[in-house]
Amino acid sequence: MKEYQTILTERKGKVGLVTFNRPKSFNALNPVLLTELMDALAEFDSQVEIGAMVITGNEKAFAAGADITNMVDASPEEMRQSPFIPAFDLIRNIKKPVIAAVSGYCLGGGHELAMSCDLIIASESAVFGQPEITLGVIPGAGATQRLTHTVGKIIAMEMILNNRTISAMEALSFNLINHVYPIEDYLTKALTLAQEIADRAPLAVKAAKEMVNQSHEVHLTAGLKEERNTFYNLFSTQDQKEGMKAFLEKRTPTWKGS
Ligand code: DAK
Repeated sequence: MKEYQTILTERKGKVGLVTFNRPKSFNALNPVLLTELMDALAEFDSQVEIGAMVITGNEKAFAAGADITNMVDASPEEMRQSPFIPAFDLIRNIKKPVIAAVSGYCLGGGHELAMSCDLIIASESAVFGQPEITLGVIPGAGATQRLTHTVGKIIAMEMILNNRTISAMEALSFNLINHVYPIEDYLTKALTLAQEIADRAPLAVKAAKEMVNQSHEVHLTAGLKEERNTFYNLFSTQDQKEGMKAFLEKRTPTWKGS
């Protein structure tokens, strides 16, 4: 992998791990970090040996939002040119599952980044929030929509209108995250989950990710039609034959990704 300035990357078995590395600013997301993140995820997505990815920060902060120093004097046009939205669109378009492993502050654009991942594992110290209102703006990278779809209108309103932060256990009860673990375990648990998914039939995993994402984006009738077509198409893969034969022969399947 390449050398980056603001992130660290590592391969752990079949999992690509990206760690934000701006600890002095609580991993505030600046243009360099977002560009490097896009590059690293695209690289992992293209590697056949990798089946899933994990994005993480450190114990104190996943990311405390976009870097305010880069935005304070910006014009609307300059904000339109920012790599924020391309980065988020890229995560949506990454074919393999991406897990956010969150500890400490997960705020503003950091929270929106976590919500654009496919699964979220948190430590007990994680704090989720959308503090943009305190800066005189609103969320701009998905929270008014994704957060509201997930937690419902009244909780989203309180978080977005009045900077209500929520703890890891609250986030779990609001279906915002998958699991909460002690701080010493959350990253290992996220990597284990990623490895388990990476060991599954690769084409079916990608198809499943795409279909679940579409459920938030297209009308139900169109989504059901697309799901059925994708299901039928998987019967043209060797992995479908192998998976079903292995079940009947009471053995573990060997996936080919074809
Ligand atoms: N940006 C820049 N620096 C930050 C930062 C941030 N978001 N968060 C923390 N820091 C820096 C602090 O300035 C401080 O720097 P020094 O003074 O040491 O140089 C250092 O990190 C430590 O922070 P504190 O001294 O404040 O530490 P505390 O423990 O007291 O507080 C905190 C931690 C995370 C609660 C606090 O730092 C905080 O409230 N941070 C700001 C959180 C925030 O408002 N986040 C939302 C940012 S707005 C876009 C779409 C979306 C967005 C952008 C563009 N487009 C469509 C283009 C997203 C916008 C946002 O996320």
